[in-house]
Amino acid sequence: MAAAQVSPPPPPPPPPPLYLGFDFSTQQLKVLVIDGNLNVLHQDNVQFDSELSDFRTQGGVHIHSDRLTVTSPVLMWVKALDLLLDKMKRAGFDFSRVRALSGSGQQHGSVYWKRGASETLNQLSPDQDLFQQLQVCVFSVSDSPVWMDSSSSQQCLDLQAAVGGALRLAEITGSRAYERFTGNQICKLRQTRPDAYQDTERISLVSSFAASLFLGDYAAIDYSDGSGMNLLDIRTRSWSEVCLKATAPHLDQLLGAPLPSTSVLGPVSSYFVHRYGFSETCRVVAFTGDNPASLAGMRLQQGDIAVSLGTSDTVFLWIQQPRPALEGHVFCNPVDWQAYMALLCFKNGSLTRERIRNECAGGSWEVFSAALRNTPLGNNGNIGFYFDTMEITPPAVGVYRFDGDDNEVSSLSSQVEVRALVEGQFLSRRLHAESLGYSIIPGTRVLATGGASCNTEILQVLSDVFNAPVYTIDLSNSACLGAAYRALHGLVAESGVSFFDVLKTAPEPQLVATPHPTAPQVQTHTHTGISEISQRVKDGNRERKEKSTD
Ligand code: XUL
Repeated sequence: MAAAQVSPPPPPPPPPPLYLGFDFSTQQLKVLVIDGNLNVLHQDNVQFDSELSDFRTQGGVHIHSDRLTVTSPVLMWVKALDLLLDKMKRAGFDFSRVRALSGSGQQHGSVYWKRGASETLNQLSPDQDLFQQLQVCVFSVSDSPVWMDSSSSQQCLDLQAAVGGALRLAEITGSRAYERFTGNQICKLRQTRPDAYQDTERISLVSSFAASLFLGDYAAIDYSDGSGMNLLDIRTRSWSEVCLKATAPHLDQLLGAPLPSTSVLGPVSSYFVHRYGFSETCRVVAFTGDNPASLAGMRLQQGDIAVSLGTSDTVFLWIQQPRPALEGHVFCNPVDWQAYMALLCFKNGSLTRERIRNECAGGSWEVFSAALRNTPLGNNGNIGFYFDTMEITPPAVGVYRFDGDDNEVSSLSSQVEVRALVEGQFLSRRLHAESLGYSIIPGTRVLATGGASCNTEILQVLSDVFNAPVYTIDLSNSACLGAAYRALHGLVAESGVSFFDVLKTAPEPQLVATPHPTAPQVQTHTHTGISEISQRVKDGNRERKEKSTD
């Protein structure tokens, strides 16, 4: 009897696809892997100072002898990518499962590709690592200026003068002129190193430079990171003629056209297919700045505000209608091209809270928290602004205390002073956010992160001041996570699927405080008062500055 024919078992289903997010930050290169269900499956990193010690960086940078110029070796970033991918390969990571990748980079830093570099980039051989192939004749400037650089003050003044003032520049580009912003760095390079500048065929941001490595071709600058250059018109999302003209002739040719942050730039280059086993269908989604990527990683939505309570306090905002100002930055939004985001940096954060804790609460967070519990919301009108070091937002220094009648006073009782500090800090965060166009809407959430976000009394004040619930969130990997989320979203963005539809199942932040019912009344009163007081603080500082320069 003939044996019954047994059909072979069906082939196993292909393993589920993966999405990679890279973060080229100041001190390290990180990678994070998610699957389609948003589970984080793998993370790894390369620390620049310790793992690439040949480059002799401290904190990932070189601080030059003028103390103002701060750069990072561009080849260190290249070598870090070799090392990171080799680590993943050794750990058995299956690159063929990666359907899309994206990334972020420290904002504002710039990379200068030498004439002819695009050919090298197009023809990388899988037999050698990137560092071996890019180390000669590929970069016209080996030391890339980074965000910590503050050596371009003159170029900032010139740019503002050329466009009609600081506020006009902010209205066009989202920020007044800042030394670290790329346009001013490019202008300085053109003036101080004309040969290197002449030899440049393309200028990338750190983010678009990293994307170019994966693409094997020059990657476009995305709208969101492009907003940190003092060159992009944030409303038309094209290079601003007047800013380009004031910075360098024909600069648009060196920058290439900017693209939406959700764009698919193309497939990963054949170098990665042959060297690491990436699939030819793996897509590279535009890379963006680390702050925009963090906004994506937090899944910040319209009305939300994220407050990072660290050494300095950083505030991220989702903004629908921007009103750029002299303080803070407005960037194009990385996940919704019709929206904006803003970034505010407050230098006097945790260190000031610690000083007041030491002086008014005997060095104990317990006693500090008890002071907040024992004093009423609104602090009977007592308020303080504590700028122990020169503040960024607003540019002011000194300590200013006001009593319930808005009179400046030299001291407050210990418990009152604790509340005066915390309410003063958060009211100032809110005030500056609102002056950039932020508005609290029904459903607004405050997402708190950083060291002080484990203190429930501080978070209660935050909730009362914003009259919104406060949630805590871990931000340590938010840029990388945001990059992986953006890789996933990039594949469907063009067909109109929103970022939030793709990320519905992502873990939710945890609710930790809800506003007290009387918060709105207290705030209306304090809010009006604080605007006036804060103006007085600014005026006082200006007068003092003028006197000292007389
Ligand atoms: C933002 C800024 C920094 C860098 C840090 O304007 O300069 O946050 O992006 O990586």
